[in-house]
Amino acid sequence: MAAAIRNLVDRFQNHSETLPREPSAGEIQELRDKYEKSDQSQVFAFFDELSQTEKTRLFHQLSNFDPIRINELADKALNPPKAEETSVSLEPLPEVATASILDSDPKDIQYYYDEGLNLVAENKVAVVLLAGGQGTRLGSSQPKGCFDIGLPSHKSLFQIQAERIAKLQLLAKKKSGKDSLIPWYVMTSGPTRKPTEEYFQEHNYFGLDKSNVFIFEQGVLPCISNEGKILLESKSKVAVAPDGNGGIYQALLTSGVREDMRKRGIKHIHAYCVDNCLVKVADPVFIGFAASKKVDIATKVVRKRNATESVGLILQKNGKPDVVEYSEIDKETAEAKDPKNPSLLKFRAANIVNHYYSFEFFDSIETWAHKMPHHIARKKIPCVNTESGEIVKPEKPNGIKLEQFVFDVFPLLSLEKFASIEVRREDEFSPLKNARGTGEDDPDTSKRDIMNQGQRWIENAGGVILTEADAVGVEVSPLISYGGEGLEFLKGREIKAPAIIEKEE
Ligand code: UD2
Repeated sequence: MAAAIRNLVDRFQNHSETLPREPSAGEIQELRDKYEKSDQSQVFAFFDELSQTEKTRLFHQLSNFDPIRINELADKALNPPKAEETSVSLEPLPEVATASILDSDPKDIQYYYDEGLNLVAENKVAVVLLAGGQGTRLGSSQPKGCFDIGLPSHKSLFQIQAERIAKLQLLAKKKSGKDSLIPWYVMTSGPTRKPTEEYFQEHNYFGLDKSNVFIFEQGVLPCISNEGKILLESKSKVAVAPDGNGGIYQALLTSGVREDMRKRGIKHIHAYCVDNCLVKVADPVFIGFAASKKVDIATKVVRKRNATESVGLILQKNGKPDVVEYSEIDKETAEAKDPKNPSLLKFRAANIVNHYYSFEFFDSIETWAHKMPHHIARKKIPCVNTESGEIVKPEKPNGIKLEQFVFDVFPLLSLEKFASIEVRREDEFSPLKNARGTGEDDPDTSKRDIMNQGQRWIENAGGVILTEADAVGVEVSPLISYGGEGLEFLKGREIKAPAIIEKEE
């Protein structure tokens, strides 16, 4: 009787999410045998004492994982091949795979821009936003895209990016006379999905047509103990974590996003990092550059600030394009100087999570997504001691989270099908990584960089900005200008900083 009442209470408490189908005794036994065979039976340690609802939820959660594959990943992560066993030759990318906006002929840049805007006008361009990160360093409980960096308009990162899409659609329409749509695929993770969806709904998709905004979720992987055991978060739940921004590829399949792209006739995709307030969403120059080079992947890079900046490095490893992440680079490589110019770092092409993909490349995901490597992050993971049943809140890292990196697909390509293009940091990269007051990559540096950019745009258009002490900068709404164009109406005007331009008058 007590169990029946507990079941009833439990159903009531858990009514918020739909309860998946109740498994049969045979299915449960089959799953237990599978985990038993993989020496991961500890996940069933408390199964018999759980309520029916808890049993059903745990059964479905465990059915989503393959314990054999988890053991393989855990073994590779915990017992990596010795460094000397893997000979690695690292070199900067060769000329054939690199370009630079900084020293490109303005005619070429105009050509790429026109090409890219035509592709937008033909509805061939889509945008994928990587927004599954949990922004722990920033210290905000909200998804990073919701963050208000303190602009005069108080627009969030999501809103700024949405308005850049809206403006680009208008620019394409002006050029081609046709209504152009840029579908926006927003990848979230377990923790960011609901708050992101609610935020978009509350803000009415920032004026975009919601039938072109597609919020989907990346996968999760179990957290693993230092001994290779799957950890339980509670007696009825496996401890899990998002599978990294490299989870995008599998998620494009499982969410139906790739099929939606195919249905829409998408040929070119821009994928970018949510926390970069300067990001040129679906940048026509980038799309036009990559499309004209006929590459499968292109990536934007900026000059690395210094040897210790927390950015991946785009380079060639054993003759293939690759990225060495900041968390995995050795000091010697990070500090190596360019032999031709010792005042420069040898490896200075900093990854900014700003990638182009051909749709054709996305059509090959099934052939390689399951082979992508997993990186490990050693973490303090709250879990249940499966012997005593007590909750453990570890003081030091007691396990690992496995994650895939979005750029780990680069080595699949020959250098001919890959391109990197260097862009100006002040125009294209100002990441929001740290809490206010850090002084670098924080809300104040994001706000500063947007305001300074707006001031440069207006001065280039012949406007005069009156500044006083630290009252500098002008916020130019993306709905007025996508990349500094269309500001002629401000020629000869005096504007007292700080200011905001959100009307064409
Ligand atoms: C990322 C890059 C690093 C450098 C730096 C620049 C990777 C793996 N590393 O490092 O090379 O370019 O940014 O700012 O790209 N995300 C997800 N799901 C996840 C984890 C992250 O969608 O499970 C998203 C996250 O929302 C963000 C982007 O991926 O948009 C980068 O994530 P991050 O900010 O945690 O990466 P970071 O700064 O360690």
